[in-house]
Amino acid sequence: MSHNISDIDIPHEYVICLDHVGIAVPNLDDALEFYRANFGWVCLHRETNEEQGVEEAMVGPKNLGATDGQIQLLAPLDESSTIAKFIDKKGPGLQQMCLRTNNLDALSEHLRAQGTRLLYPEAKIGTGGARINFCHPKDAGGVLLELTEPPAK
Ligand code: MC0
Repeated sequence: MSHNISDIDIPHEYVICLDHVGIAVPNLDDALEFYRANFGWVCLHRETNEEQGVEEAMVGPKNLGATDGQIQLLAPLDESSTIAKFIDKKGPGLQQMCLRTNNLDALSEHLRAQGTRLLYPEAKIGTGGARINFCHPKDAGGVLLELTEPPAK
């Protein structure tokens, strides 16, 4: 497949790193204990996101670097949660992968121009107040691909 140079150069400027992989878990505390006991990783952040139907925790080493990928543990808030549906269908496991961007609007425009479907017409709020959207798994090689733009520090 041939690419126009500008098509591949522009996203590189604003798609920064792998932010996290998300794992659907039935119980957040049990999953946190697994990463603590087996790898010594700690809970770096924990919050409830009612709109997304999840209680979540970000896990990593204590000295996590600014662009190091984290593990996101996602537990369902109730049976209507996307995560509850995922666990019912597939069982606990890898649910999503997330790329970090510093310009979600430009990236969204680029993706739509490529014909890649985004799940939401406008960004929603994700972990730590980030602006988020998702590429549809059918357009992203069978992977639910989240895009996150953390708030400016
Ligand atoms: C569904 N499919 C997946 C998938 N979920 N493929 C890969 N990974 C996944 N996680 C596939 C199914 O196998 C199916 O393929 C097709 O997509 C339709 O699936 P479905 O079971 O009918 O499910 P839907 O359509 O009800 O929902 C799928 C969809 C949903 C991706 C639209 O899960 C969604 O809206 N996800 C985005 C929000 C989310 O995941 N929130 C929780 C994390 P076949 O071949 O069988 O047709 S919250 C979060 O991540 C925030 C807090 C953050 O990090 O900031």
